Amino acid sequence: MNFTTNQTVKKVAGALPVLALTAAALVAGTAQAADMRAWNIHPAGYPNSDAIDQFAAEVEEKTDGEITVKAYHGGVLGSQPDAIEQIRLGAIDFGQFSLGPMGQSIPETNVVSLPFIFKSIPQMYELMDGEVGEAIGAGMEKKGIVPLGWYDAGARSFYNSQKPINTPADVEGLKIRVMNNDLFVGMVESMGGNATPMAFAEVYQSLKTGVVDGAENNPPSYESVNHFEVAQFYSLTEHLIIPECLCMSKVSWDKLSEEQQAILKTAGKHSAETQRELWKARETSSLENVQAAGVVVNTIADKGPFQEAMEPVYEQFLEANPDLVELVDMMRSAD
Ligand code: BDP
Repeated sequence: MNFTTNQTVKKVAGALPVLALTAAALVAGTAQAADMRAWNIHPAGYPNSDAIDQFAAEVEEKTDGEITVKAYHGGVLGSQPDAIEQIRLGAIDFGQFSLGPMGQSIPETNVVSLPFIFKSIPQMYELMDGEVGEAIGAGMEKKGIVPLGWYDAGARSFYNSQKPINTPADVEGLKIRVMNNDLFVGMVESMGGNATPMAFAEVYQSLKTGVVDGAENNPPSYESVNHFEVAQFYSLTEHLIIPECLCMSKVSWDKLSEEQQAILKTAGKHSAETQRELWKARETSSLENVQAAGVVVNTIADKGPFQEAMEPVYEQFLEANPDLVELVDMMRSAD
């Protein structure tokens, strides 16, 4: 054995007790320093992005730098459906997700993707901050995702390049992009439209080239990724109120001490408070900006016909998910 090897052996031997201690600490959930990554689809400056940045800063400060969170805005860590799976596996630590695409793997989250399930944004807050949010959160935890805060995403409305939509019949024959979830396919088909599930990043080009005629989203997202440039009719159907979450991989969560977990929960709550405030202002300014850019916005006097047309979405969903009937009933009968 030469000198170098000898040194190496000594070093390795010296490191072993440290490694053993680290493993023991992990099992016990004792505090560990960690650099973590957060997935986000929105660009910097979007309310959700600012709220994540605030979360990252608070976590780093309150844990004395034991945990650092680097937020990757603009979807650079991949598409949302992929990121949801990555979080479940622990390959990414945090994500700021719409509950829409989560429905494919977490049935409980689908209750908020039923058209017109919430009667208003204040009602959505009330239910998400209470029993409904708890039931959805429990479903998410079972699938490896821990919610830390519920964000607002307003209401989604249809927009397209052809004409204003005033009645469900106006959707007939239109090719509409939807988020990745069978419920949204059924929703568009219930009005005779052709639904195409597609990643958010691909929608601009698809609208531009006519692969789809339209899509549906809230005003801030319609504005932030420039869909308003290529689909100039925005019709306020407000058919979906889908909250979003700031959430964490359970794999990463389980490695933290109780004290660190408490810090993250509090920072998540603060982050949601900030996001909700920023959201309100952004919704108004986005709608103003797109109108100033020439978008034709129309309101829908009576949304009843849309609600009736979309009723089959409920029937199919409840038939396939009998264990969620009670939760859906609770939501539909809430004031
Ligand atoms: C936005 C959501 C985002 C979705 C996007 C979409 O905030 O999470 O990816 O809609 O339509 O409103 O894909």
